[in-house]
Amino acid sequence: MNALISVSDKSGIVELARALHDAGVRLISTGGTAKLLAEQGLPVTEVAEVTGFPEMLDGRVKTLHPKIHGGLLARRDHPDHVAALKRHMISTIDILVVNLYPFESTVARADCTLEEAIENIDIGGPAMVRSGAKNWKDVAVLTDASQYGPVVAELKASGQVSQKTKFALAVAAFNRISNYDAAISDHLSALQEDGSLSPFPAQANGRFVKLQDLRYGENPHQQAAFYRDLYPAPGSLAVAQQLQGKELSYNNIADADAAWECVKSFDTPACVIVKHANPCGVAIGKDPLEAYSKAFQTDPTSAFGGIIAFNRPLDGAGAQAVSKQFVEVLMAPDFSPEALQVFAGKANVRLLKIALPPGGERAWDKGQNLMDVKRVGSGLLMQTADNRGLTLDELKCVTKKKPSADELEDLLFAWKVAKFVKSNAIVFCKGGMTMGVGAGQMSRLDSARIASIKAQHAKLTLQGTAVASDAFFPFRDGLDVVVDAGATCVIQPGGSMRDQEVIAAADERGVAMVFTGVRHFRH
Ligand code: 93A
Repeated sequence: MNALISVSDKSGIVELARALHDAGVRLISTGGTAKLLAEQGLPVTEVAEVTGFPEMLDGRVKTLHPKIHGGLLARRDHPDHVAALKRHMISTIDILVVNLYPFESTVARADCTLEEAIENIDIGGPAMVRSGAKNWKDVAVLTDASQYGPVVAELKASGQVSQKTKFALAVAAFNRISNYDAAISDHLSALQEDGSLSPFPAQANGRFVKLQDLRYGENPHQQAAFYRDLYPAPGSLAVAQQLQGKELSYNNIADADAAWECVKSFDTPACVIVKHANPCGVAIGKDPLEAYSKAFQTDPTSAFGGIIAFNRPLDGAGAQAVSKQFVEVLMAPDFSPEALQVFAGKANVRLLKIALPPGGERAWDKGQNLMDVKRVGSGLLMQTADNRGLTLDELKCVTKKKPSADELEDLLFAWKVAKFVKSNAIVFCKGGMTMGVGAGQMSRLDSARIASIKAQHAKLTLQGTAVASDAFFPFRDGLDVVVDAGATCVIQPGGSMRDQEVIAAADERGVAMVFTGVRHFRH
């Protein structure tokens, strides 16, 4: 019997080789392995001697030779195969012991270069493992040190390795090769040719890690789990710490993400209340209490059972105010001991603590955000997150009337909120709070009508409000609805074929209008 031993990880290999030798097996090895065995006083034939070729190209070609693969692949029960071996003077290889170049541990090192990764892709090893495992009836293929002991024991007891064992070894061998190839594919898929990370990996598998199984999905008959990115962005929902409360549900997580992303976008103390993925109240204030009180006023009916997020640590006074309403999830960068005390008696309320991203509240603006992923059919749509901010000097006033300083502030506030409202989005604001939010309608006109109906329900007046539209008004009718409702200034991207018609309407109605040149669809 012949055994070919070729291993990178040499632990346990001398003991195995000695046991094989003692059982009368002839040893064949590649350079490094042969050297070690010879040093230990074991008789070993080098692969180069078997092939008649030296190992070459820095070891890239060692065992890739018919004398090796013929010996592994020939069927011993097949007369033509046996004759071919004889004709070409090829000896059978009956036991193959291989472990591969350490690709996985090499690329796990933070400083691993693309060149190092490439050099650690084993070609000859997997080729031999596949050859031997394909011919499993005649070849015992050992790919893991844990297999050495049992195989040696079997060999000693019966003078051979059973079919059952050889099949199990072959399956393990193919599993190993499959995992090895997956590691190579995952690593390289995430890179570009200069070794830098690719923003859109060629493959998206292996990039998500399961955080928790969820009780159910969007509906009780759906199963669900929550995964996070392999490398989660600081300040994102995936790194939140749940301080108390019931287990988060699928819808809680989706809504909490919407609330957190929105509240994070404000520099001053802010509060966002989300229901069904849309903000139903957003406000800024001198402290969490004031921001919450204003946000709640926008739509007290919808705020019931909402998800509430703050971008400042929640203090006792803010917590007291929030505790008067039914709240599903409460999020903040921190909670004061008094705030924790307020909710200690409300065991069901889920408290999530998330640090704001380092580099200030606006770090999200600088591209730290995660990739957006949406499932479509059996595909994925991926895009960079919509983290486009807006500066004052990007605004273009297109009407005769210019917005006042206060109006400008309200316009920018409304614009920020509109970005987080499902399209079509119409958002009325005044004094740093939302006064009416129209979300997710198939027509912009209906979003505008709904926003003003909501304001009526909340007994708020839209007189003198600023209004934002996430995309342009295609006709003047939308503008007329918001002005009829009481808006005195408008912010919108512009860029419609009928911009002139809409600008003329704004002038006719005596309102100020600014264009952003940026659109914020959110579907
Ligand atoms: O560079 S390779 O892909 N080319 C080969 O022909 C080859 N044959 C075996 N790598 C090859 N090997 C690998 O060498 C084995 O899989 C094993 O990991 C390693 C053992 O080399 P040495 O015995 O010289 O330490």
